[in-house]
Amino acid sequence: MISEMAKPDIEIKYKEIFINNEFVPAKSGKTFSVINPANKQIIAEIAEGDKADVDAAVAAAKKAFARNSEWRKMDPSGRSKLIYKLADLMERDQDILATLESLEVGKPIGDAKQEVIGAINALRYYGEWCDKYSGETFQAPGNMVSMTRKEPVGVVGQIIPWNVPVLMLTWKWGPALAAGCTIVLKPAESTPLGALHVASLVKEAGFPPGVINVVPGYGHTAGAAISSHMDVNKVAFTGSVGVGKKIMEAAAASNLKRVTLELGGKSPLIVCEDFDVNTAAALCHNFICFNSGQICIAPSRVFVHESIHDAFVSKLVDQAKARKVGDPFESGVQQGPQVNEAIYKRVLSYIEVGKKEGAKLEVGGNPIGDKGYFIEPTVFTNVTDDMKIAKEEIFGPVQCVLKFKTMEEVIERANNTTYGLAAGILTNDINKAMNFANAVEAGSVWVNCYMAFAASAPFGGYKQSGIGRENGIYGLENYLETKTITMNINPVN
Ligand code: TXE
Repeated sequence: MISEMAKPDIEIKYKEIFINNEFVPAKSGKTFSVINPANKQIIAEIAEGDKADVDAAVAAAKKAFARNSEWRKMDPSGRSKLIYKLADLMERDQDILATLESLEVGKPIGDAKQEVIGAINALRYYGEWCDKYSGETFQAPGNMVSMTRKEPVGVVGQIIPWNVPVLMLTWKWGPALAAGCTIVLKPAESTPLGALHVASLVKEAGFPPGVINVVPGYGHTAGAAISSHMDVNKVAFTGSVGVGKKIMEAAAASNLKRVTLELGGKSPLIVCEDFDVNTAAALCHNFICFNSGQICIAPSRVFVHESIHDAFVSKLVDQAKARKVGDPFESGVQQGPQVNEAIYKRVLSYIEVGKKEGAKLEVGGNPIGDKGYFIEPTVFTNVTDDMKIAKEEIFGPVQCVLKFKTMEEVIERANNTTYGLAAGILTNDINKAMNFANAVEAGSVWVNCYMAFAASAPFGGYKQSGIGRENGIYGLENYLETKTITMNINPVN
């Protein structure tokens, strides 16, 4: 049961819009409430940015990007230093950031700490890239020589979600800053606190005014203003497929800004008969319930070989029953609430759909108490490919277990989805592993592990899971234009 929530001792210092290295109120004077999902209480009232504030932020970013500005004239090594300095300040404030993250998202404090460390590492990774990319030279006809130069794309808009907000922020800022772009970021309306704290560090790190701007606000106002802005040269988005499509439409209808999207998933994880059932069940359980199931790469379709299905399900049910759900600040808690009421209701409605569709509810399926947005770890079996719960992203601690007989069949079924973000296979047979890895239509494939990341390895989706890749040089290229310069060299003598 959920007891009285522990109250972390933290003052929310930054509640306004960050433009030109200053915190300012919304031009409309409006604010919105950030709610603690663990107890439904208001954590803070935050300035509600909308189109007018986005216009001001974009103007600041445009000025900071102007030819001959301090930022444009800065050596790559100078950009590098600033990125490292920001990472150092985040490290200094890592406990504050983790506490804010845990408060506003509802994730266990230990998970929040890990996320903040990952976010700092991602930023540092791109600090190293500032002077490591280059153009090429080409043979051209006659006395001509052609060469390419990599240039920053300009002012970039970044719209991020609420599930891993600090990590998403550095995944977006790192490559943009390494490329020399200037930034207008909109955090999700449920989770602006971490982003605003990092914004306060931007000034302390010494970034010139206007290089990084943060506008908290709603998607249909502030977010839409970014994606349709004529002076934003690129938009990077992580969130739902529906909003990703709207962003692409807005980009096309305005100035054809470049678009990268990281959207949802319905990722298959294949459990083969040669793999240890206990280990498989623990892995599947942990990764579907991690962050209360609110992870785009969650293994939400587990295909289990029929010969081990029943043993696997029994272990999975044991794991679900043993999971400690509760106060994110209490030690030993593995799962907090869903992030907000809308997501909570959405997950519960999918559970109802699953029951109506005829899937077998093995365990869970209920809300826990009514103090916060807590949901029991849930396992459905007898799930078939045509069910809504097997096709749509639930984004909650709800495992759908499907049976399979042959590798050929399971590859076909794994690919029978509009998504293509991630996939995994648990097997001791290298042929099965590599055949699956080659055949599955997904941007990331994990073999005998899951959700493992390297800052240098690309991440992104096939099909409707997105466009483009983040991390590594792939992530950097999204923020660069390629210019070809061709020169006529006059022969001497
Ligand atoms: O997402 P939204 P929601 C999926 C997941 C979840 C579902 C709904 O399945 O259940 O989406 O979540 C901004 N123009 N993912 O409604 O609305 C919004 O303010 C511009 C997967 O919270 O996509 C926020 O900053 N921006 C995902 C961001 O989009 C707009 C993570 C994400 O919110 C906008 C989150 C608009 N018209 C949800 N409307 C992942 N890939 O990890 C909203 N936004």
